[in-house]
Amino acid sequence: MADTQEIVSVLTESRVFPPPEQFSQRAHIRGMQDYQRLWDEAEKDPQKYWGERAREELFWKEPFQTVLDWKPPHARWFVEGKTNLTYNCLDRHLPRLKDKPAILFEGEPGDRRSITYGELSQQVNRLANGLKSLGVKKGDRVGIYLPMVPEAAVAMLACARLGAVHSVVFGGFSAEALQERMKDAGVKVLLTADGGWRKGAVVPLMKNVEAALTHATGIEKVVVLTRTGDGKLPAGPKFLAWDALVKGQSDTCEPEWVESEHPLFILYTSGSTGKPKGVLHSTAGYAMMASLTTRWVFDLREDDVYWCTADVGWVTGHSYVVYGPLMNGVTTVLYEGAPTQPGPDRFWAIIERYKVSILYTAPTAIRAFMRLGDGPVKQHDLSSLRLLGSVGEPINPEAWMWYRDVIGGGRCPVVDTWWQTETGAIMISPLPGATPTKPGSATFPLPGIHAEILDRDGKRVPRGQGGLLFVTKPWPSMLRTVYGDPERYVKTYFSELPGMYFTGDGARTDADGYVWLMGRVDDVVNVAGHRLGTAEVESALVAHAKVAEAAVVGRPDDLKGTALVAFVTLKHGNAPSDALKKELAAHVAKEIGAIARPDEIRFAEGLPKTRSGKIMRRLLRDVAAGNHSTQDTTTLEDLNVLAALRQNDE
Ligand code: 6R9
Repeated sequence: MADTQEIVSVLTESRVFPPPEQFSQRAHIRGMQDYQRLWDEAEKDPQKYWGERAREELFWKEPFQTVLDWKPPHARWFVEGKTNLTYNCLDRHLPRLKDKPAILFEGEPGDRRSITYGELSQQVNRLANGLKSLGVKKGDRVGIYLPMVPEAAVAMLACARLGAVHSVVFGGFSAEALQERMKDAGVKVLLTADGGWRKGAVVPLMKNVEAALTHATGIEKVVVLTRTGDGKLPAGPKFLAWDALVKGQSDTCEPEWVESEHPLFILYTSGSTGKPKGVLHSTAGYAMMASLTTRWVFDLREDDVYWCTADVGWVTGHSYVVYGPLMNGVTTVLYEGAPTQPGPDRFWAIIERYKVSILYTAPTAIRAFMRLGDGPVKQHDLSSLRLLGSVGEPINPEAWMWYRDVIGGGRCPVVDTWWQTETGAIMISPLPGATPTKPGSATFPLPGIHAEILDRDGKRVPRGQGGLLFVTKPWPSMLRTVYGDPERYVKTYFSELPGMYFTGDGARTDADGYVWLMGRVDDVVNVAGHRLGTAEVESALVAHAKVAEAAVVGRPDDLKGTALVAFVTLKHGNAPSDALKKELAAHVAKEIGAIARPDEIRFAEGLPKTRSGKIMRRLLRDVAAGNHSTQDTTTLEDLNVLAALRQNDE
């Protein structure tokens, strides 16, 4: 949720930055007339438009005949076609790009590797053959729990080569979170590492895996990469060294030609209930849009050195660290560690060292750098940059301006890209050679994307007013289902207005039709660009022996965008204390991961509830933010509870 001040500043934002003339002249999409032409084409004949894009973007082993089969809310795209995503990322660029760096890697301790397209292809094929030797076949699920090292990309590509479905779990997630996801996905083989480097310390991935394996997961084999330790494996027949698995494997492996709709990956994301959803994406539609949007939105050219700072554990890492850039044959930078390790200038040193031309990062990082001042930036030559991107949460105009002026030297267009795990690819964004930008606005939907702001009855809200963001027509990279729970797919995404995809975000347009995202309208919060369900944190808290009830809400935070505030009532016989606050915070970190640790815990005698017993989170949001509630309290069961919560505030 944006705070009031921010909304005011966004509403009065009037600065407009047209694309720099020189940038436009060379861009893939030049000027708003180009954008409008594509938009009109897509509008006139969507099937023709998307069909052409799919033929241009991908190599097809067998062509498709049907562009779209839409039985709301289920879509099948490019139906009869067959392709392979790894072939599209690697083989089709060989031999031309054989010696070109595909990945430039830098580990947190400073180790570096440059991996060419030729080498990457060999590594992928060897691992694919290794996985085959473990019995992995088309359709099997493979878990990936790795640090941001090149092997994470190799693992994803090896799965896609075999038609195996990968499910990456962010390395910052706990043993419990890992176990839950692996079990839900029915993972057969898990690819992991002994550890990874973060803030000068080791993230104990292997320890977490071992803890996860003490519960039922169904995992048959665990393949362990040596990254931080001495290569010693845990005892038992389940564990296998990565090196041993790939050693002696052939570096050719025939790609499995899969149907367009063959599942590509499952990625867990937070929703408004306690259980994370396994968002399932299929192959061709996803691949086509990842490829197309990377080229259009970042205006890619082959000599670009492109750096998206996301972790592969998030969807941004899937679409814009691995698949999008590799399909386009550019060089993608991978950095393992924390942005300020060992010093506040690490990002800028990386940009200077590799002559990064495109940087794609998150507002929370930009705000953190802003706090550190311009000094660390000025120590480095950032003149290689030509384009800047932002993703993950609304970017406040102040951070946008700092990004543009200080990082981009005032010459680089800024693209604020709105999308979600579920959308697979960027949906609303400027096209840098075409769209005049406004600080804080994601501007317009891409051609063919029907992102619309509606009220609860499905009526379009007038310009200047807020409403709910829907996507009213299917698009190729839309999620296909919630893995193992098809009803939840319909209920979560297509029930607000039948047949139309509900994003969970609020938005408005301004007088010029620009889209401004206003944050989540459900019980999902965005903490430092990480998406969390408040219900997940609540269920972690109530799992603690001393907790009776918990309600978790977001509070606006200058740095993280949103901070987590937990209201907790204790079971009889337990007294509130600072030590208990610490214990509860640590408990949440253990259950979910450090990203879910509440920023503030408040003990309460009771929580405000409706007569039907629902916790009134919107009231708690006001209390957490220190606002005097103007909200309707007529259904509040016990007004004294609210008064007591407020008192605790003082
Ligand atoms: C790609 C990604 C999705 C949620 C989304 C929205 C927020 C993402 C944004 C943005 C405003 C942007 N979000 N990009 N809000 N402006 N440019 O982040 O996916 O982790 O699934 O999060 O993030 O609230 O609904 P995911």
